[in-house]
Amino acid sequence: MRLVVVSNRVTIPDRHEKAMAGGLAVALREALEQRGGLWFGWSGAIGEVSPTQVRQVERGNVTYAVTDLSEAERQSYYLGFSNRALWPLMHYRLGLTEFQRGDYMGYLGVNRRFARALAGLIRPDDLIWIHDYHLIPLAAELRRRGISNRIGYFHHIPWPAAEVVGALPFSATLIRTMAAHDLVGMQTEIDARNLVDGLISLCGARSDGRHVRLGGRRTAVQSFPIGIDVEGFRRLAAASVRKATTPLRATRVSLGERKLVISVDRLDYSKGIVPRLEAFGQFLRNHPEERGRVSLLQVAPPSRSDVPEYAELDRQSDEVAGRLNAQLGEFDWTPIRVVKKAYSRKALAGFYRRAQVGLVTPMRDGMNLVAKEYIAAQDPADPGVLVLSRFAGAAQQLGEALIVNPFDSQEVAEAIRTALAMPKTERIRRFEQLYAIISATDIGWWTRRYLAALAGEGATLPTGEATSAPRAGPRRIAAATRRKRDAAEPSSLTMIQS
Ligand code: ADQ
Repeated sequence: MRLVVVSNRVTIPDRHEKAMAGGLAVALREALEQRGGLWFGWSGAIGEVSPTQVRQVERGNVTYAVTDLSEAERQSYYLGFSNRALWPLMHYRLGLTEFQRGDYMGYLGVNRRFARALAGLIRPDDLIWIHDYHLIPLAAELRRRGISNRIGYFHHIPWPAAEVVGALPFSATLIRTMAAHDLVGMQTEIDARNLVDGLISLCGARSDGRHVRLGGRRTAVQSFPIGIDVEGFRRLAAASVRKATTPLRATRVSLGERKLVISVDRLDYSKGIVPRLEAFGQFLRNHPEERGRVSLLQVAPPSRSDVPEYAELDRQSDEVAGRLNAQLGEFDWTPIRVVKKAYSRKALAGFYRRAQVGLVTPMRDGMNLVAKEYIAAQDPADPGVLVLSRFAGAAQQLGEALIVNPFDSQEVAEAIRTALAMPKTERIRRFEQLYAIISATDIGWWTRRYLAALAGEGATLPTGEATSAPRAGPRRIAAATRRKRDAAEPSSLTMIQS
């Protein structure tokens, strides 16, 4: 069975690209290479497009089929409906949700155009796997064109309660198209339940809990918490200690013996960057003895700068960091550093390993891969502590982190303090449990499990299975972490949906 992956953005790999480790894009590429297949989506370019214009590039047994968007399509489908309506809505930010009928029409139009182009490329027994909120109605459009293949969808971001979804005009029409899939994957059981409830209350679907029946179709809805390449990341982090990257060396020089708290996010309001900076300031005010002894490094490369809310966030984070540094800093100590650059995987792994605390406090997040990367990068003999928002999907799996409510700056401030003061035995105990979970549910597990379920290989598992992982004992982890292998340099993760 050939695999067909569809995502908003498609990056065609360089012909001479070395084998890479890590990342969702890489995992999908591997799945495609195993079965042979097709990856379809937007090239990332803007052009004067005719509706069926598709460029095809062969790389081994995988065909990359891409189409450009017109400027009008980019405005309505991508910046408008996807990023100014669906993104804030799905992250429970109704106040930021901007609905324009023209944008919605553009969104439907691009999905229709993609379906028309893709339908001509599909073979009868292909498995089709669609990714993310840009492409919700694509399967329904494919069905209208007579495509009867098995079609799956994975939603990378949260799916909110029906009351929230219902605020979107035309929400019932839009979300009923979810029933055109054979399998819908969500990050958490909460998201899966929210979707089923929404289909029942907004669209009149019937459900037995694991399946939804609507319009004569039966759709399985399940959680598949996404993972990372744990082993690849662990090796990178270990190598970063043996052979420090330039940014890590510079961090050592500038921090000296000081402790480090690290946060890494795309500059996005869902990530809670500004409240986090305020909470760090609160921590320093609550515990003046910590001043001069610890700094926060916030790595936050800008994204979607064409959307006004993102430009505003950029300004706000500069302002808050500047104010706190002016109020609390000393001539020889800067409490908060905000850097707006993308770093290599290797440099990031080095930063995580150097940091005593990983501060991951999104206001909402589908999963949050940074939380898992931070765990994977720790030194098992002297690990740091993860402080994690209860509103990140990752919190459903990573209960041994210090779980906080990001809306409560005092709670976050005290968790930072607890993390910094935690005795080594407790840090090791928590780390071992967290590491066991992320390695048992890594990116390979996720891809295999989703594809098995999509192929109908007896794999509609009870939903509970997705969050409980086999526990690896400390000895197994120690053995795994002792193994010496070459540390390959993975390229940075190409987020397929951003
Ligand atoms: P994102 O919102 O992009 O993903 P996240 O899961 O944290 O969020 O992934 C971000 C990735 O980009 C991480 O791998 C991180 O290391 C990398 N990154 C961030 N800043 C970087 C920098 N400065 N330099 C280099 N790399 C950087 C969406 C959803 C998430 C979900 C993922 C996957 O919003 O909830 O976990 O998809 O499904």
